[in-house]
Amino acid sequence: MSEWKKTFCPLCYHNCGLEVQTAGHQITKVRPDKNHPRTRGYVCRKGLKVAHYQDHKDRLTAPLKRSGDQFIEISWEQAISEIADKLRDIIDRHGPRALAYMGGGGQGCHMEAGFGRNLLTALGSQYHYSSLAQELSGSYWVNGRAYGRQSIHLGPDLDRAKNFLVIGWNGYVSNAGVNRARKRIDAFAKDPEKQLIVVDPLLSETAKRADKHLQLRIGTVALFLKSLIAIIIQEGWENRNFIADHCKDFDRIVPWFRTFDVAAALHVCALDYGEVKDVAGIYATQPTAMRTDLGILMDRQSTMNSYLEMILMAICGRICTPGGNVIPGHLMPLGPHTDERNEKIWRTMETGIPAVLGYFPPNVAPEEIESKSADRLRAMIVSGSNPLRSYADTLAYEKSFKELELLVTLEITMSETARLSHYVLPAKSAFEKWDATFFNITFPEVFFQVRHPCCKSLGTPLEEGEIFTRLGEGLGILPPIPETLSSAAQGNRQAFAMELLQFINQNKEAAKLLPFVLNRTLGKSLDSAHLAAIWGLLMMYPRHAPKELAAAGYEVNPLLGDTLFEELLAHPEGILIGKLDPQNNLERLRTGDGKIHLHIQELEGWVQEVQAEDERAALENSTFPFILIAGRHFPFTANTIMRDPAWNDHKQTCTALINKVDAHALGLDNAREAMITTEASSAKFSLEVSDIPAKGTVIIPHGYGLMYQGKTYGVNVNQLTKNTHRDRLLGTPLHRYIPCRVEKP
Ligand SMILES: Nc1nc2c(c(=O)[nH]1)N[C@H]1C(S)=C(S)[C@@H](COP(=O)(O)OP(=O)(O)OC[C@H]3O[C@@H](n4cnc5c(=O)[nH]c(N)nc54)[C@H](O)[C@@H]3O)O[C@H]1N2
Ligand SMILES: Nc1nc2c(c(=O)[nH]1)N[C@H]1C(S)=C(S)[C@@H](COP(=O)(O)OP(=O)(O)OC[C@H]3O[C@@H](n4cnc5c(=O)[nH]c(N)nc54)[C@H](O)[C@@H]3O)O[C@H]1N2
Ligand code: SF4
Ligand SMILES: [Mo]
Repeated sequence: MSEWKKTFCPLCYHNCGLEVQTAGHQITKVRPDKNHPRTRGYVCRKGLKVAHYQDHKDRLTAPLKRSGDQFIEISWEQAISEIADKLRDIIDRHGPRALAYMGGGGQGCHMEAGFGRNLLTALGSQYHYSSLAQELSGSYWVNGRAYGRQSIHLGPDLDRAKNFLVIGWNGYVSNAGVNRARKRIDAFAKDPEKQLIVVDPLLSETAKRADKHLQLRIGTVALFLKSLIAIIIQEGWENRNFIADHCKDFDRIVPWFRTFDVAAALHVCALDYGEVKDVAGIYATQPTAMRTDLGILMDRQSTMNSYLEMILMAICGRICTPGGNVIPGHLMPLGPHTDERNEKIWRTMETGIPAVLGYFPPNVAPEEIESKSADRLRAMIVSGSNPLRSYADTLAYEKSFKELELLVTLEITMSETARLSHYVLPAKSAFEKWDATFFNITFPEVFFQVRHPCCKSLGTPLEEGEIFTRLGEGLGILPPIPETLSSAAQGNRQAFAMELLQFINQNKEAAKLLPFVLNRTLGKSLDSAHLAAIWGLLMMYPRHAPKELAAAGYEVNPLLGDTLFEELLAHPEGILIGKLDPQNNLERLRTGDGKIHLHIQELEGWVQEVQAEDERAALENSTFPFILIAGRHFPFTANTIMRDPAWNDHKQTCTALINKVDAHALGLDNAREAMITTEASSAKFSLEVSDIPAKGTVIIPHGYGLMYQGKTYGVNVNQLTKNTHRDRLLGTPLHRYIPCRVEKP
């Protein structure tokens, strides 16, 4: 019998532990890993279907170069040298602002981004466009202002919470950001002592389980959050001790809420005053953990919603306190702190949007490419992402990508973006290479897992780290590696660590290219760029987290990183790498004064704009009377990662969902199809009557319109989304609120 190998799922950022059996390049059996230290046997249907990710007929096997409408196979040497020459030429002619890197690691393979980002910055550009900036920019930006670092992202402390308040999150299906989400939701729903409170305009799978479901009108989250805060302040329920000890500028924000007309606001939200007041009372007085997600991040007032969420938590003393929301630990943050008040931080040229956590929003990329500015975007390297299906307004993307002088895509399959590229470079899949992710969704424990290769590759794909290293060499930017360092890498790793330290201390430029140096030294003996970079990260970790390591039982010394590395090789299911002090979570705040900064100048005007009458008027739209929820996640969708329709047993799963009352009013009761029209375009969809959508809303899943073996399956929802329909401050798409029309075809 074939042996079970431990690994983890790359299909969403829950990254469940799996066990697989393999044969050659295929996965033949999958089961949840019951002994996985974090997920303990938790899995969803997608993970059990992961064999379809690993093996299908459109996997890439060799570097490809566009020739007219065709692709021809070329050697790695030719691909690297031609791409490097073209990149060099573009940068020489137009400067580094002409270059962008898009994507970066996706749901399951983050090592690629370390190398891709390093190549980008080494070439002098900061333009990293990422999927994180089409959901979380507003929230990360608020984190930066309120807590001192954009990477300080709070999570619900469910172990110690009495209640669970959910706003715009459907964890029962998405599993997003809460470890073992379904189990946690059920635990709150079933325990008579606890409450699950869900605020969602739709009857989501999570809302169906709630003790209380506040079914607000879609697009009114800001009014709702402002009402909650106003009730708490007007009733005097705020936590005065917490505010006095841990918050700054409470007095400056109070006037925004003191006289706010809550009754009028809740009328627009279509909510009952008494019910909302009950929820405000519960949140203010009982340890209640909160989880929000795309329902508020991609709603009409994205950044504003995140701001109000922070204020609500802070004034009730639910930040870094037991049973509230806490700051988890990590091996490394998901990105650097890029406060735009620092003049070294770039903005986009045409649209003027700053990097947040190092990331630029994909919504503005088409305008940046088509800009008339001399240093417009001209070259793009895409990896681990499929902009031509994933990002808003794929019609605008298609048009603008054709204007690029160079488009290179690193992929495992012939994606829609690969099809438009000048060069397509085959990467090893999640199961063929060493890799890891840096999502941190547990508290107080900090776990880390390295995915060991378990399948053979077909053809000549490489780890992305190796591809980026070769590009760096082709561009002539890698530092010369001294013979002493190369030979040290062949011997004892601890001695190599000393040698490396000496080398980078003497050579500051080389320090900036550390992943490449590691690959060309240790990477040779380990036979993996990614594994060498993981070793480098682990070696740095004890300096950042000595207390957490000690609390997890490790003896902290400068070479502890190497011991952790050995442990990770011996334990493919992952290990505990730290334990935070759950009683002193406030010490993780990073503002200069250690307080939570409540007043954010840039948002003052916007908060005051959120008033009942103006919002009611803004929700009216006679041209587009329906609201499209563009891209809700379903059990049968996995972003654009799963391509072969066999993974859903060839069932037709791409339908537009509408409720019974609307279907009847539109004369569509027995219709099989409907035409949906937005500001961007029109498309025909199979229609399905469902109890999930609210009256006046229609839901289309994300991740369809994918081509497999020359045939397109389902309809791409992003042809209906306009890239200019975005957050006014940071460019996040407003995919959960797209005015539309629903008609007979
Ligand atoms: N099955 C599956 N799971 C996934 C993914 C997948 O593709 N498939 N993708 C993963 C990824 S990348 C992400 S980012 C996460 C996202 O995870 P979620 O954010 O949980 O996913 P959504 O399906 O967008 O659910 C958001 C909820 O917000 C609600 N909502 C919509 N509009 C509003 C509004 O105006 N106000 C309020 N209060 N609520 C609103 C919706 O009804 C829905 O219940 O899911 C991850 N998990
Ligand atoms: N309208 C609408 N659009 C949305 C959303 C929505 O709610 N509505 N949700 C959005 C969200 S939350 C997200 S996170 C994004 C995700 O969008 P993307 O960033 O595009 O991510 P994925 O769809 O997960 O995967 C992209 C590609 O990575 C490739 N890939 C898989 N494994 C590897 C690998 O090991 N190496 C490399 N180099 N490539 C690999 C896959 O083949 C796939 O083509 O989409 C979003 N798009
Ligand atoms: S897709 Fe399912 S199995 Fe895979 S990580 Fe997410 S929740 Fe786990
Ligand atoms: Mo996402």
